[in-house]
Amino acid sequence: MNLEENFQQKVDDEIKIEPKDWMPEKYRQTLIRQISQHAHSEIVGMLPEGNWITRAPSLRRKAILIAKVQDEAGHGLYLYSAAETLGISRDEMYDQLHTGKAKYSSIFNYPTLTWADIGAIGWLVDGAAILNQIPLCRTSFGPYARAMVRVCKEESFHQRQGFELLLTLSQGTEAQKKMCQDAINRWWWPSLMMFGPNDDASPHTAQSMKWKIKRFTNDELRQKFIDMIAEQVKVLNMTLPDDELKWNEERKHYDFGKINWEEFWQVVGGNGPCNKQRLDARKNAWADGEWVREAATAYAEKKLAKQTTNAA
Ligand code: BYC
Repeated sequence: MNLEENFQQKVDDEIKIEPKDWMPEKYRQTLIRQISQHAHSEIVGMLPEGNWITRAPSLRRKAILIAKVQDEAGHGLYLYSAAETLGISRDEMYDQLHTGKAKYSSIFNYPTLTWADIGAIGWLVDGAAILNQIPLCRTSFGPYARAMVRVCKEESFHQRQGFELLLTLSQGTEAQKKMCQDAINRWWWPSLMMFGPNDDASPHTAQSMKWKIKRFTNDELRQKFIDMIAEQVKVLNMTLPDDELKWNEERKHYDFGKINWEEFWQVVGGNGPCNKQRLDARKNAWADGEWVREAATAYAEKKLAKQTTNAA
């Protein structure tokens, strides 16, 4: 067996690939791409929700939202660490984000216009994220799989807080009910796009399935999500903005309407409603942190010089 066959055999046998194991260069590159884009999504994902921390309607809601946004920062850090084990530095990854070379999830290029959007993000966006991420706990690369276990535990709290927030609004005044429905209407279609292009238009799915980086295809996960949400929305007494959404007894799945892929590719290509704002926020945060990095490096260098002198 050559190195590549041996590698595939391990993957087939469900043996995790670890950083020091031999791996095909394309496997390494695919993982760097996916894990770093995932990390960037967590960090950029803090922005639309962070927007509402100062305006949360009660202390309880504010504490929950702060905790959630802080969790997303943590997720980003576990993921950057997992990607670093593949031989890329954190600075390189940041640079790829800031120069537009690396993507982050399309969903975070939409604005959060009302408080109900915080609920819709928790329920729909984190709901979609969980469905996509639970199978990643079994992904073939060890550090990514282990990072995802903790991420998923926290994401399930996120989804529940979003649903509970919307449930409260859905039982409130007419204005609150209207705000709840409006948020669902705006976030529904972009949430479906989070799963990525249809399988026949997805360049990476087939290979990633073979390497067991992905365990389900984009379309399989999207369908699971639709089946789940189409039931949960009934508890909220709200509707999803899709006239074609209907249970199909033969398929045992919900049928659904056409996704606007033109919009998806526009957003992915940098032309969504908030792309510029999101990237500017990240670039400014990086520039504003320069003095901290300089001070930390100067301190570390001084400490090292002292240790070297003492050792001599
Ligand atoms: N947005 O061949 P495909 C979260 C790109 S949740 C932007 O299917 P792949 C959070 C794709 O990168 C969100 N770009 O690719 C939740 C590729 O372009 P490149 C993050 C997208 O990788 C709540 C091209 O389209 N989750 O963080 O096999 C609060 C072709 O696609 C999108 C993850 O990242 C998109 N929606 O499958 C806070 C999960 N979809 O790279 C935070 C891990 C596709 O060739 N990632 N593209 O230039 C994955 O599971 C997979 O990477 C995807 C895409 C399913 C997203």
